Amino acid sequence: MDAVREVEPQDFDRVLSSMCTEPHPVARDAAERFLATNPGDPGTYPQVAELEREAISLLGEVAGLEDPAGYVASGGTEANIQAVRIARERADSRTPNVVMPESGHFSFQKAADLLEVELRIVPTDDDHRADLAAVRSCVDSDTALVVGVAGTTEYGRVDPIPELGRVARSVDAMLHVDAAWGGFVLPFTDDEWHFGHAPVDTMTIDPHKMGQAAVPAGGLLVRSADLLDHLAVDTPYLESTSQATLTGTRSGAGVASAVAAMEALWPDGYRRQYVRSQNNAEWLAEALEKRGYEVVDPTLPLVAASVPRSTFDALRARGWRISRTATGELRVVCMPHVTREMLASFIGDLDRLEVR
Ligand code: 0PR
Repeated sequence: MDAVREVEPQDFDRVLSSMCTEPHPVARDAAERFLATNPGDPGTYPQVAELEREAISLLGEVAGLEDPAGYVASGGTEANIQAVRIARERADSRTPNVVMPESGHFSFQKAADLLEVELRIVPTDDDHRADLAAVRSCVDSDTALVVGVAGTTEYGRVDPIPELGRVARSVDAMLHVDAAWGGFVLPFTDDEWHFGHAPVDTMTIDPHKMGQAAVPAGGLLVRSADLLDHLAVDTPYLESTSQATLTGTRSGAGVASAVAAMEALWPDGYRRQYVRSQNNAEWLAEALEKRGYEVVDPTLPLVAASVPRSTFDALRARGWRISRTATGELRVVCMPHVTREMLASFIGDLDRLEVR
């Protein structure tokens, strides 16, 4: 039997739902070369440990952080959990809470469950961004963390990060920015989202999404290295003395491919990709609007539109990998593998369905 050889992995030519993409060729190559290394054991695998320092330094450049610290995580979920953990450990309260807009990713629900903190979810405004008044009235002296999202999963919106920072500071809470998806497009927009714009304490920024690295490569950045001490546990039988990551053994593939992708693409390659993706999103939004669908203006390369359930199902039956928002809108993420030709073919299928 040759079970794996007989199966083709998903090819990307109809994938419009994913926040992952084809890794850049140099990232693919780097992942393969470092497949058998474990950055969780830097005493044994010093080369990949050195690459991880390079990854954090590059991520710091992308995110406006001068003296960066952090590590390459398994993904946005782990980075978000660890950010909540840092805030919980730092807080004085015995009943700490985390305040987050409803647009926050479900990984914070996992964090709240695991860490036994209360998750307070506040509404978003008419433009799907955190409602500042609601956040203000929700924080109190037990608030350990305020979460802002820079590129939301459903609508690609950026919360008012500097204002959220002020609210967090007013109750001596930390500010976490979830830029898991947005982090590699926001450097090329006017949004205020990073460490240089606001009192951001921790950030999630994932090379394996818009960063074009291989999975698994997430990023956790912290404003100062001492924040990682809240995560560190002693590691008695390793040559290194402590470990701040949530996972133990980790893939060196993710670390190496993140460095390779960022060295190849930061900043010009990512800028070109952002422009291409954003133009595609605007093209798709206009095409859908022309056909009478209600479209959420794509401020980042992510399009949401009200398409009837039956149409959505018919498109899926034609092989399109599309997803829906919590309120049922069609959602298309214009990742690097999504080309204008793909979108034109998608709209072509939509038109064929409509004439029937
Ligand atoms: N934060 C934000 C803003 C996200 O959008 C996501 C993932 C995460 C954190 C969690 O990241 P990891 O999945 O790396 O742990 N958002 C996508 C989602 O949940 C993840 C995804 C990725 C889904 C690829 C499908 C897919 O093919 O929709």
